[in-house]
Amino acid sequence: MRIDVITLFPELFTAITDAGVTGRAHAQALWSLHAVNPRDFSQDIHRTVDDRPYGGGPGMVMMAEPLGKAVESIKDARGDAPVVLLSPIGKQFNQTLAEETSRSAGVVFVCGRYEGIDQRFIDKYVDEQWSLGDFVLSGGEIAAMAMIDATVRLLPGVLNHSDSALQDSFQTSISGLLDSPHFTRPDVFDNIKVPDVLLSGNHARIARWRREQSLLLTEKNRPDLIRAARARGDLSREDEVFLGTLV
Ligand code: 4FV
Repeated sequence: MRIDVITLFPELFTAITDAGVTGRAHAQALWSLHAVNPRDFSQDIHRTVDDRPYGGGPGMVMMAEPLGKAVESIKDARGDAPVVLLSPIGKQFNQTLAEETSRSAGVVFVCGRYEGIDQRFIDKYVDEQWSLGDFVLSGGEIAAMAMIDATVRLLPGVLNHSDSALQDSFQTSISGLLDSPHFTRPDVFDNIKVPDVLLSGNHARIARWRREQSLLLTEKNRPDLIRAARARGDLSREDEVFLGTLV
């Protein structure tokens, strides 16, 4: 998968290319990141990429031209690809979007800075706007990195224990419920023992316990996900009987 990012701070992306699971996968060329700095496409000797907002108001706005040239240079290099602007007004990013993107050929992320971007660039070049959440960042880079991380870890061969992504919270494989609690050695910590079922070796009982913990946690913290799972028909009779015990 090829990911392109348009950013004034390409160096920030070493956080996902040089470390952890995404870094190892990058070294194995399971995905590639290409960063383009719009400053390299600005017309003036000061390499200006922003200016004061027409109509007045605080802050600066990113200029359309350097960004437009950056997008065109990427499309010349890799052919067409969806251009995604990171913005609080965008579609809420989630696990389903990460799964869809992990099955695609990749995207071009546009990372804004300042107050925002000239609307004429957005209207001409941007296919979608995605949001990390209802809060305002000082730039789109951190949002892009979070979305790239969530996507790349789903690529085949990235997670060594191939099963592990399937157990994650929100994964469709566990009906989009929250993940069950995890335990490891020692079996007693702070005088608290690991639940016996996890030491039983009885995989059916362990799977049932984990399912019930997921249902419990999701009902308590994200009842909306329980309703969504029920609507998708992802809850078994056993699940409903268990949930029934919760009233
Ligand atoms: C953001 C978000 C976000 C808005 C203006 C960058 C900032 C500045 N991006 N999810 N929330 N972007 O706050 O994606 O240019």
